[in-house]
Amino acid sequence: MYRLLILLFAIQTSWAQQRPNIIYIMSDDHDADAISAYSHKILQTPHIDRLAKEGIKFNQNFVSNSICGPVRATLLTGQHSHLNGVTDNRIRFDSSKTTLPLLLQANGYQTALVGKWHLHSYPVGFDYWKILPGQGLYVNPRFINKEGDTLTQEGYATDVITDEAIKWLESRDQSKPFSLHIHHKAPHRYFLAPLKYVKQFHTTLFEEPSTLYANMEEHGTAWNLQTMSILKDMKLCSDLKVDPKFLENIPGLQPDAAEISYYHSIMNRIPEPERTELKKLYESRGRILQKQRPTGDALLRLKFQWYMRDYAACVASVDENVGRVLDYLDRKNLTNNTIVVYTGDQGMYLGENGWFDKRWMYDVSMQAPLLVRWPGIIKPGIETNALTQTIDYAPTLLNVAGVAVPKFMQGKSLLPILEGKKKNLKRKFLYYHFYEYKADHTVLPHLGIRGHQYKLIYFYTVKEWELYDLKNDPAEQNNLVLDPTYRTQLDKMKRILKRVKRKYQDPEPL
Ligand code: SGN
Ligand code: CA
Repeated sequence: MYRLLILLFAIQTSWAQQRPNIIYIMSDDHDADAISAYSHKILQTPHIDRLAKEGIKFNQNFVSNSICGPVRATLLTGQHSHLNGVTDNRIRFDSSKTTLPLLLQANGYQTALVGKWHLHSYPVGFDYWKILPGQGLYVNPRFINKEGDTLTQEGYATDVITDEAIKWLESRDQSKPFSLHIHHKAPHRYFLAPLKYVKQFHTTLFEEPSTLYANMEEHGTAWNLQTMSILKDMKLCSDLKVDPKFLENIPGLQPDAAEISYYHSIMNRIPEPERTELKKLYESRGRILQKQRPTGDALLRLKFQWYMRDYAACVASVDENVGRVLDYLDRKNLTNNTIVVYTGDQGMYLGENGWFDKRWMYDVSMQAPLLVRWPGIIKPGIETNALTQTIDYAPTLLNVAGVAVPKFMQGKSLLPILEGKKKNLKRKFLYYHFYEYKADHTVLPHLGIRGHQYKLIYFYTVKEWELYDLKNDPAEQNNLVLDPTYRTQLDKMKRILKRVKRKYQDPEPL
């Protein structure tokens, strides 16, 4: 009997050792353009790039509803929003659903989650969790833990989340494989970075996107209704840290009471002496506004640069902390048996069309970075152009862990691509549906399909169609819907949309 037990234990242990550990790192609003493995436009991210160098880079990875809560619910369920129920940020996730972590846990994985959750209900399927309430705070963030306690932890959110994740790794049950989710708050607005990174980017001049000064009137109803313009909607005080005292006498730029109080509450959380130093750096912004009194394009030019500086500074800290996790794996000899995934919850407008935020089905916000490293399985430095989507994450990770993928999941396992056995998936079109209206940034609901070359979008509340040729117009500026040369293509895309919508069981009438 005793021998049998030992044998069973040995089998279990070697099985545990064979199944890889999983580290899933997801930051908030981290656009692929702000990862140097994808683009050198904005900043260098050597640690995140290490995953691309040692693993695979997905060039055509997309979300299905470009906003936080819905993407997180899709990650958990492998389903589009209409089936998992979280169609927008205001909806509570039904935690009784069968999810990726629950299935991993039931199959012998030790599961943990640290950081942003944003699904209103408490997490289920994690042996350990520590989440930020709502959007969370950058400085001295509050956490809710599994015991239901709310705790404030000193430090900067990205550092603290990483500290907590590493602490959990240290204390975990080493006889089981683990699956750890690290969900950063950064680089979400209101952007706030550690002093050293604010200093680093303080005078950087970023390249302006060619569409920064785009004219909305040349486009459809949705473009004209949105409130995500850097010029008109990005806040000088809360977003860009201009001290309200500099704006008191500038007509048109005076902040309202809410803005002033936001600014002070953000700044007052920063401990001294950093607060004073940071305020000193940001003083130059207020002085420029006082002196130049810019309006229109001149103001937009300044706001764009300040936005990019603060955003890049937040990302630099995410990169540093990804490095800390990778170093930890190296030090503990865990690198070889751990699959590491890095992604963002969606893309982010970094000045394209003059915008910030996300939501749209246009590639800027529909695309999400996806880098995966798994030594020995994924060949180092490879790339794929397969059309992949958030619905694929759960099936892939279950497959990687040797757990059967339930039928209700709508995505496909990407394991054959990771292993280099396949270059592409059979899928030719991705489905997309954005719902959240009327809410922040007033983007009209829309749905559509994206193929390798063409994209069809339908803004159904105003009955407006858009068709883009992504090969010839990657910035999606020329709506071809009225172009007679594209008539046949448009009809074809409408037929495919119906088919894809039916396949994914979206009940929205067309
Ligand atoms: C907040 C932001 C919005 C952002 C949403 C959703 N406003 O409301 O700019 O679109 O979150 O972001 S803020 O004034 O509070 O910063 S998401 O990434 O969580 O979906
Ligand atoms: Ca987000």
